[in-house]
Amino acid sequence: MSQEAPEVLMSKSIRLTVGQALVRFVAKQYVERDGRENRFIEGFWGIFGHGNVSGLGQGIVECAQEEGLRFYRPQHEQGMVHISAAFAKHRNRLSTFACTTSIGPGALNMVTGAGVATVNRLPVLLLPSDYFANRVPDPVLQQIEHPSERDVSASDAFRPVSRFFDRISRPEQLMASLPEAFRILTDPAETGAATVSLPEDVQAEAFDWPIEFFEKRVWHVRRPLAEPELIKEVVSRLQKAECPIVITGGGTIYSEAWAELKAFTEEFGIAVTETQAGKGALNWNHALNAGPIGSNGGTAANELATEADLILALGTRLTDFTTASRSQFQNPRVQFVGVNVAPMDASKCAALPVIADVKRILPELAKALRDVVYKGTDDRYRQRLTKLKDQWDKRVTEIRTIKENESALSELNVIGLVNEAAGGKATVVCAAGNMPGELLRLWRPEDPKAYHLEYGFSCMGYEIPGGIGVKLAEPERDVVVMIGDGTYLMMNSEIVTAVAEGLKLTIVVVDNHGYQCILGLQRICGVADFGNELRFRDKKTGTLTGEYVPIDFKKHAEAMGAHAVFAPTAEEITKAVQEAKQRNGVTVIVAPVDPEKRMPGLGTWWDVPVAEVSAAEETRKTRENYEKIIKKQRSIFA
Ligand SMILES: Cc1ncc(C[n+]2csc(CCOP(=O)(O)OP(=O)(O)O)c2C)c(N)n1
Ligand SMILES: [Mg+2]
Repeated sequence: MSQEAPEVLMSKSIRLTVGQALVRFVAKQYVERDGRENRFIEGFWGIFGHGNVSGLGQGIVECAQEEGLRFYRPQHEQGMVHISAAFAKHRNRLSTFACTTSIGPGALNMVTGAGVATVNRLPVLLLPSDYFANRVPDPVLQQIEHPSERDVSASDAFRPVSRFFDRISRPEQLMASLPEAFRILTDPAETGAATVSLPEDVQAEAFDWPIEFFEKRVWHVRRPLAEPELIKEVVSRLQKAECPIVITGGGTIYSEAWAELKAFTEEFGIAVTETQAGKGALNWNHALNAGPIGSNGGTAANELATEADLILALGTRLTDFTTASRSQFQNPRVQFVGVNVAPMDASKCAALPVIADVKRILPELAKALRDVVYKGTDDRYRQRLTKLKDQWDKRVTEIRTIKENESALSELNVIGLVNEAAGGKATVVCAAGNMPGELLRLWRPEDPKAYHLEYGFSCMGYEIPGGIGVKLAEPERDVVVMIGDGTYLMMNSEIVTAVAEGLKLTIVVVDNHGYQCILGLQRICGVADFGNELRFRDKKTGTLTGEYVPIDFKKHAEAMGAHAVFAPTAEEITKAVQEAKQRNGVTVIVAPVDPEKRMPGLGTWWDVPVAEVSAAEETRKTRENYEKIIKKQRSIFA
């Protein structure tokens, strides 16, 4: 008998380094949803160092162009992860980028970006480098030498902020690891940052890879159907409900369910309330759009939510801002129905967890409701909604409008002016400061992809890279980044990247001399103004209470290659935004505003703990009030 293996079982192989194999594998991964197919990873972002220059870097030089994958060079590792996450968000999670860094500081600079991606459920493939797997040159430059755990490295910091983590200490591990990373990245319920840490020696090592590893693979992006028993239960709950509302979250947008949302709510006359990730799914002036809900919510949505007896939560994480730290829902009989692809989100607030895709469930649910001849909400409900919405829309217009005889602008005015000049189809991008709450209330998007807020991590610094990500995802779209002065000072350098890439981008810097939203919060918590404004150190007191530190943002932006405009008046802001629309390249518009012209109180609340003991009378009084308010919180729903 022959000892030779039968020929059919012998796979052909190709000898490549780990870096080269990784590029070739990534190029062959596709996604498909609703019969539409596209490549999942659009290209590589990277900053090189000794950790990746000759390993994955060499692989990118040799293979990426040939495979049709573009390479981009950012100015900061965190920036490139934000760009990738924003790109993925705008593309409804159907494509993203891979990001490569060196070891140590380069790798750690990506950790914050990983947190942003994971919290917001946005896919990014992160490829930090790691110290030598063979340990020979230890300690290599930038190696953290853990005194007792030899296998711990800086890359372990990715574990809590990633949905997938692996370290490749032998080449062939890639064949197990990469498919699993892509399964998670392309699963709407599990997605987030997938981190594959690559020791620098292993990246350059060769292996004989079976050619099947590089065959095209199409990942189906699932749209789960609801269980029929649960649909029945939702129908029965809706039939009993007198004041149902929908909360629409990011899931509605990612599943592209805007037509279904409109049809469903129109058929049954149910009010739609919006979260940061869900705003825009229904046009702002649609009769059923009651506006934003929760801590940053408006009067219409919040009044309905206070009394609601049934909450149909569609694709939302039900964060503290949405639930007003669990104080928003005061009807003792209130019940939640959680429609979500992710079981964790579907079950929040003791909801009936319906694991389903929003686009799929709404027509199904409508049919089941028709079968039982459910007519929807009554006339009283609808009249009330119309009245509340009308009041809220008027209030928004009033808040945005410049008061007569007032010379200094508020940032609320600036938002109104920019929105008017940019139009409702331009995508507005923001993440931190006062503006996310103000935009949620005041911005009027006229397209489901015209409102892009990163409010899962609310990460200062996401804004400019975020704008780049959106622009790369849809080059035809006008993109307007709204950014506070404090955030601009923290991360502005990706302007250079936008200039280098020849991207057309409008960036509005709202200058109110520092971290005014935190100063506002400080006051709400009964703490004296401290450490938030950008002021000189006072020579006499030794504290940061001197004059404002003047920053010439216009000059700063010009130095990076942007066209910059200082626009202190309404007319100048409008003109600058209109001109930016006509101009190619990056335009930075600097709008100085009066820091004390703040959003009027709308009776909303967000739980930020107040000191239980204090020498200050103001803090003690605030604590008393805080103890009253927290009684409204509901840690348990039945
Ligand atoms: C990376 C990061 N650090 C700290 C915070 C906490 N934080 C939220 S907003 C803010 C100040 C933002 O200042 P600016 O951009 O000027 O906006 P403004 O508050 O003035 O509206 C801070 C420190 C954060 N969200 N992200
Ligand atoms: Mg500021």
